[in-house]
Order: sequence, then C-alpha cells, then structure tokens
Amino acid sequence: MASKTESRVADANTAYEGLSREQLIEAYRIMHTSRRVDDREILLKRQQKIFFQISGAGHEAVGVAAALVMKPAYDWFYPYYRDRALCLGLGATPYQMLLEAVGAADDPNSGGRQMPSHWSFPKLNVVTQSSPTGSQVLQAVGCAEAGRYFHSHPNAAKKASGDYREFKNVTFHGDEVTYVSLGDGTTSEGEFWEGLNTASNRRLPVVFVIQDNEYAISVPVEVQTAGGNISRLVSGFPNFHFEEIDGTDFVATYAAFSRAVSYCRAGTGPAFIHAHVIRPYSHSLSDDERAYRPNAERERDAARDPASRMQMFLIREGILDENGINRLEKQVEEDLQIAVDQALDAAPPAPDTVMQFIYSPDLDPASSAFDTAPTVSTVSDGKKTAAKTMADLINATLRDEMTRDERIVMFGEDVADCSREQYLQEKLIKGKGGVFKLTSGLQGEFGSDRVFNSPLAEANIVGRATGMATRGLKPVVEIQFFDYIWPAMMQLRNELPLIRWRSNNGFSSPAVVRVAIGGYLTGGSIYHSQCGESIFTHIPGLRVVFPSNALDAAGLLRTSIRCDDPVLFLEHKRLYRETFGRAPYPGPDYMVPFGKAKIVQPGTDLSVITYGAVVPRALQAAQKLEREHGVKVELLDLRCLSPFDWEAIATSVRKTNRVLVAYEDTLSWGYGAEIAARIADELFDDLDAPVRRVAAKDVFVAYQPILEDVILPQAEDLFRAMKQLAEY
Ligand SMILES: Cc1ncc(C[n+]2csc(CCOP(=O)(O)OP(=O)(O)O)c2C)c(N)n1
Ligand SMILES: [Mg+2]
Repeated sequence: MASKTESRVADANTAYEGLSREQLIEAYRIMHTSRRVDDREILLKRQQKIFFQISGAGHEAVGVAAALVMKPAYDWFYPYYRDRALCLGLGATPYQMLLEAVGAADDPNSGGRQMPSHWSFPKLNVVTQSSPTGSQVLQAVGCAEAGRYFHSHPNAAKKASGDYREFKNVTFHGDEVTYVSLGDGTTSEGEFWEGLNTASNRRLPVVFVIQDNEYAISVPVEVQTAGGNISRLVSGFPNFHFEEIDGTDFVATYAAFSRAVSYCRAGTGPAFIHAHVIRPYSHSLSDDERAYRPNAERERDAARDPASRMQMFLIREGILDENGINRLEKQVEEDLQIAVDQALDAAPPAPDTVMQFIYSPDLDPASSAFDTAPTVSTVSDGKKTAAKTMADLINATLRDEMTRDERIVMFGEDVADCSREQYLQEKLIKGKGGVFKLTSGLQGEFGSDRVFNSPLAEANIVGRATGMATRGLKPVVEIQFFDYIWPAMMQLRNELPLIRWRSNNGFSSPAVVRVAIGGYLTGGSIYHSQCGESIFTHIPGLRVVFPSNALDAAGLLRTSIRCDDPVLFLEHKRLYRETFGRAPYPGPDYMVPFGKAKIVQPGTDLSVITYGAVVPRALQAAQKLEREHGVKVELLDLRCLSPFDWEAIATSVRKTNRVLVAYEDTLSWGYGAEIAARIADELFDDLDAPVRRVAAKDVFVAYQPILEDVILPQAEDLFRAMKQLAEY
C-alpha cells in the first residue's frame, strides 16, 4: 500500500506540473480566501461599513499561479485591482486588505487614502497602484530597467549621505522579474503599447499579464480590440515569450507562468500571458451587469468559475475529500471573521494627517542645507572665469551631478549624442546631445546606459522615469518642448507626484523632468512657444522650478537632483543662450534652495513679481521708469513656483504698497492669478492701488513675429502698467 501511495505522489508531481498536493491545497485555500474576502466586503458595503468594493472574483487562479512562481520581496509587482489573490499569495493578509476597505490609519496600502483593492505592500515589493487603467505599465518597465541598471552598476545602489540617497533604500537581484497586469479593456490604452515596445526593444524581464474577462465595465472585448483577441495583435513584437491560456484552469495557468517567468529570469526578454478568465460579479458594486449581460451568458461564465473548478479538481484527484474541503473552508471563515471584526474596530486616520507625505518628510529642499555659495572660479592669470550661458551651466551641472551620483540616468528624445555608438567611437560625428544641446557630451562621458534616447513618446519618458525613481534611481529626463508634454500628463498628474502620498510614504519617486518651455522665439508659433506652468503648480506633490538666469539654473537644478521630491524643471528656451544672466561656473556644489525669491533690483515705489523670461523684460522697463520718471521699482524673481516665496512677496508689498504681477503665460487663470488673489486677500490693508497683472493675451502664440510681439507681454507693456500703477 505504501508503495502505491508513493507512486501516486510521484505521478502527481509530474501530472500537476511539479506542484505538490500541499501546494495544490494551499492554492485552493488562497483562491477561496480571496473570494470570501470579496464576498465579505460586498456585505460590508451593503451595510455601509465600507465605501467601495471591486472584486477579484473569477481572476483568482491567475493571481495564485503568479504568486507561486514569483518571489515576494525579490521580484517586483505592478498589479491591478483584480489581483487580490496575487497579493494574498505573496503574503498580504485579509486583515491588511480590509484595513484599506474601512480606510484605517493602519492600512498598509495607503493609510486610508485609496479605495480598496489599490494594492501597495512595500515589504513584498508590491508597488502602489492607482485607479487610472494602464498607467502602471510604463512604470513596471522602468522598474525592470532599474533592476538591470543596479545589477551592472552595483555601486550605485550604495547609500550616500547629504542627498536623497540617504533616505532611498535600494535592493535588487540580477535575475529579478517584474510583474504587471491589466484587463482586456485596458489594452486599448496607448501606454500599454508603449510599454510593450520598450520592453521588447530592451529585452526587459517584464511579465505582462492580461486578465481577459471579455468586459471593460459594459464594453465587450470585440469593441476594444481589433479582431477580439489581443494575443493576435501583439504577436509581432520581437523577443517576447507568448502564452495564451485558460486562466480558470489553475494548473495550466501555473505551467504558463513557470515557462514565462523562467524565460524572463534567464534575461532572454519579456513575456506576455493572455489569460482568459471570467467576471462572475458585476464590474464593481457601482455597476449592475444585468443591464448589459443576459442570464445565459452569465451562466456560461459561472460554469468556468476557477474556484469551483479547483475545488472539483482536488476532489476528483483525491487530494482532498469533501470533509477536507469543508474543514479548510471553515478555517478560512473563522480567520476571516476575526479579520473583519478587527478591521471594523481599527482607528481611522487623524484628520490632521492629510497633508503628511505630500513631500519627503526627510529632506526639505527649502532648507538652508540647500543654500550654498558659489565658489568663485578663476583662471591662471587670476581673472574670474568667463561668464557662461544658462545652457552651459545646465550642461555643467548635469555633468557634475552625474560624476557625483551614479544613480543618475538621462533619457528623452534626442538627448543622446548618438544612438549608433560606433559612429561616436570611430569619431565620425560630433554628436547631437539634445535639440538644444543641453545634454551634449554626456553620453560620451558616462556611457550609453546612463544617457540614451527614448522613443518619441512622452508618457514613455515620464512613466519609465517614475518606475526607475521608485526603485531608487535618479532619472533626470527631458521633455523636448513643453508644448508636447501632454501625452505625459496622466503620469505627471496622477502618478509621479502621488506615489508617496497615496502609499502613505510606503514608496517615493523623486525623478526630475526637465522641460524646454516658453516663447519670444520669433517664429516659434503655436507649438514651440507655450507656457502653462500653472497647470503643474496646481498638482500637490510636484515641485516646479523656473529659473531666469544661468546661476539660478545651476543652483536650482542641483537642488532638484539632490532633493527627495519629484521636480518639474522648466528651462526657458529664449534664455538658454541669452546675454542676460550669464555667470561664471559656480562650482560642483552650488545650490539654491526652493521657494526663495531673488530681489533682482531693490526699490521703494512699486513691487513687480515675476519669473522666467519676463525678468529681463521687467528689468528693462523698471530701469527706463526710473530713468524717465524717477520711480524705484522693486523687482522680485520668484525662481521657484512651487513652493513659492510668499514671505518675500509680502515683505516687498508691505514696503511699496503697489504691486504688479507679470508672467508670460496667457493672462486668465495663469500662475499670477493665484499670487494676485493671495495679495488681495492677505495684504489688502497694505495696498494703495489695485493688484495689476501683465501677461500674454488669451490666445496661442502666432508665427508671424508682428503677431507674436502683440500676443506676448513686452517690455513696453510692462513699462506702461508700472507707470500707471505708480501714478495711481
Ligand atoms: C484611464 C481610465 N479610464 C477609465 C477608467 C474607469 N474604469 C475603471 S475600470 C474600467 C474598465 C476596465 O476594464 P478591463 O481593463 O477589461 O479590466 P476589468 O475591470 O474588466 O478587469 C474603466 C473604464 C479608469 N479607471 N481609468
Ligand atoms: Mg475586462
């Protein structure tokens, strides 16, 4: 008898793709637990004890299979909301999940900030997930790139004091794999395709998991996907391992994951698993699928329920009998009841914590630690070194920081000197280094794995940077023109600046996004002249910097790189090579703290608050006003727009009692509107005249220079407004 049992076990090991009976029972236990947590949450929602519910029902076999094949706290996970079973399989508990459902202070996912099923388990390498469908894909790609980078630059992973590295732990493994999942409907998002493209091209160890339940809320798959099958569409991507499977069959799904993950682990390339699953419940508790799915179709689905299939499988194979199933399910129920009771008792977050973790609690870029003097550089004959342009000093700062910090990588459109490296090596060409040459020479100096071209896709740039920075790299990426930043808007508004807050400080993503911005180009026209900084200063969690001169650009860029928050660094194209504001090289440690305005010129009669390319124009107007009318203007350059220097504004306005706010962007709802409103609100008693604004006309910039001149604010416009205000 004994030998018969042994041979049965041996058969099972081959029959069940190497899974032991214990593993199969455990797989069922997790699948069943996952379903029961959903059911309990549904009940709690109906009792109004939680506020939202979305289930992982029908998707459990996929999650458990992935969790069995992959390794928590070793591999990396970018799941989506149906991945409850995955997270349970990786080690998360029902209690931790229910804490998010009730919105508890101790919720490890988000501290009560996110809806349930928005997973974030830092200890397991489950990276904070958001609600926008598909925005996780490019971040997963960046995460995989970071793992590869650290593997080839192990020194970069070391901690260093004095900057963000002190607070950013790095772990990595040479054969780690990144999991990213999404639904069938979400494959319609452009970022999905951008992710496939880069993973394919760079042979990245990413497992893309499409959980195809044939619906995106009420929209069926044949409407989303040309021909109705995503596998057919993606089959042309090179370097991929493809699997299309019945994701309700646990053993088959496990086998597919085993093949796919070992392909990725070996470093061969990415894998694509297309799992056909079911959605036995409505999309969420806010949806009633009976409105768009007839009973017959729903019954057809129910017959393929992965949890029931697994239960029948265990019985059929003699792995568990009905008593065994009952015992297991009873235990799950008892444990769940304890978890529910505890979660319902859990304390909610204190209301005064809402502003915590918008920015790094560890490093304040407005502090004096970021206030350093330039080292006056001299040449051999004792003279000061020549004045450099803003472009020169940005390039020099990037070079210095790359030397100092091996975690820095740079990419964007055309930022490399030459992607076809052999041309550089053979010295056949000089190299490009950015359309404005700001990154010139950096690829040659630091190597093609630190400075490289991205595809022409802005979401790709910011999404990958977000994933990389989450892992501890310091991407300093470039958006070629502000006018083309919009494909990255999902990442810039809903992802990059929110990683820290929505995970309750579980993760952070302090990337730097450099952007060429602004007009006054003579012929720049509609699509090479835009401003629009207020759209970004409106985003909590994002620092926004806008220097007007070479020295500030160097100091603020260094602060941007060394700080622990995501930064949008706006570089005015017209100022790149302007004579105004040139400065000698200030040395490799020169920093300007955030949120500190500069008094460009002190005065007593009128304050002008501005920044960027309006600074030299306002200065010209102010000098003329003093020359011709003896009016002394105090000119303030904000330099940093978020945070901004309210103290400096208030001090100046209290002194002069008159204020003009000037900016290059269109007048209405522009950045200066907020400044003007706050002055009117808090400094009303100090004003002897209304708060005035000068800005662009409410129209896009036109090509013909005569039109451009009349649209953008000019020195004469500023002069006129200053004079009127002084005379008021
Ligand atoms: C960018 C974005 N658009 C719309 C929504 C609203 N929404 C949430 S889930 C969903 C359907 C997703 O369907 P699918 O990708 O098939 O995943 P499933 O829910 O079926 O698992 C939609 C439209 C969203 N969250 N994000
Ligand atoms: Mg779907």
